[in-house]
Amino acid sequence: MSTGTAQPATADLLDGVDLGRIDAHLAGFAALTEPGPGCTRLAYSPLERQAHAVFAAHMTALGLTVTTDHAGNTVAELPPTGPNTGSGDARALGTGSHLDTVPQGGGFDGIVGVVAAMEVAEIVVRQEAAHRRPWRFVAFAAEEGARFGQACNGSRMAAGLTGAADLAGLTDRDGVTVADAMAAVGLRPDLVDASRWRPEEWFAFVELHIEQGEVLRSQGVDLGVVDVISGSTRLRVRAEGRATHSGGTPMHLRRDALVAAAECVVLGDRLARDPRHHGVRVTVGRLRVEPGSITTVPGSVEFFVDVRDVDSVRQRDTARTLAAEFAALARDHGVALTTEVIADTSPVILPGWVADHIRHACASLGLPYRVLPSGASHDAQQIAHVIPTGLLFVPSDDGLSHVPAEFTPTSQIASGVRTLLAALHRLDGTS
Ligand code: HGY
Ligand code: MN
Ligand code: MN
Repeated sequence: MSTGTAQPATADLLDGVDLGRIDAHLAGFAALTEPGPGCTRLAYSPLERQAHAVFAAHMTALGLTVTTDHAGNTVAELPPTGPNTGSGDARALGTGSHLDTVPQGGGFDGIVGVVAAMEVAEIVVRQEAAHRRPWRFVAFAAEEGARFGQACNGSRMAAGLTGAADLAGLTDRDGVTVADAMAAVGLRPDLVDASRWRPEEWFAFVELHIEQGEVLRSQGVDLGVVDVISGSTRLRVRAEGRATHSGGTPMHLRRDALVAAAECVVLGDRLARDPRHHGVRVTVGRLRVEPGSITTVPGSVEFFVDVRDVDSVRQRDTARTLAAEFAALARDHGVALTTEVIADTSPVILPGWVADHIRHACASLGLPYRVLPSGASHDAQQIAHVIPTGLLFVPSDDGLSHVPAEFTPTSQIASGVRTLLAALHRLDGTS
């Protein structure tokens, strides 16, 4: 709980937000991508490390001390300055987000929070703004779960939720483990346990992120203060039937793995739309068919299920129900089916007192906001296990995200940066 005198940020400080700089940072990161539509900069890829290097170089040029931990998280620190340094507790304030993307994703998911951190650092340094606490600006590694199934790997390692022993068990579609991918970009997966953040060093952390949903846009509100972040349970499902000739095999002799899998996919969608499961979201975003020949009955199928919810019990109950229903469906088709939980993260309720400072910051700027849950997962969700954490949203055009059309106008990002700066300034003055 915070006490003390939270000071409003000065107008000069807030007027320092430069839309041209924000656009330039966004464009610079967007250029670091694999060929193809949108932005592809996967977790623990060389491109992600290049983006971290851009972040590190910018912060170093501002005079901050930059370190990269064994998990690949890059942290830039600005020591306290001004009359109150050394007075009271010197626990750090933090802000930041991630620089990796999903395949063919957008240029804003995560990136906006890192660019906001860069802009806040630039303003505070340029204006030599006094601040009592060390301020730490973070680019987390490997937030997206698209490559390895588990999301937020860098922040989970910082929070001690994932350790070195876990990294060989998470693989991508080519069988590359997280540990191998980390080593391939020069990181030390064997040492990540030493990269755990020490809670006693931190006072609070605030992440700025795009909403990745329709709520703010549909209500014409530019700012969202998050109260709870959805959890996710991810399943890998394998269906093994019998590959046979599509012409010579009569229907009653088939064990078609794709028909069984297709019924599972529809069952998951129907269950999530059932009012008794209101609030859970079930998605199958990736499915692979073997042998994938037009003239062969599919023998095996692998697909992945993403179960999201703000209610922990309903989330896990849904995953268990799906596994049981999939098994029954497979039996009807004479198909062998296995379901494996490859990642499981709980919903997180964020501390009210940090959210209060964000809400006061919105109010101090005369900016309307609304409190809302986050359907997406975030680094803030993991960091909240070790540091009092807040999450501030800016809108997503048409609610789109994880696609090339993902977009947030720079003017709305700038409002988010001003609010972030005002919230950090308030938190700096309290203890
Ligand atoms: O998948 C998510 O919820 C987030 O965008 N990583
Ligand atoms: Mn994100
Ligand atoms: Mn994402």
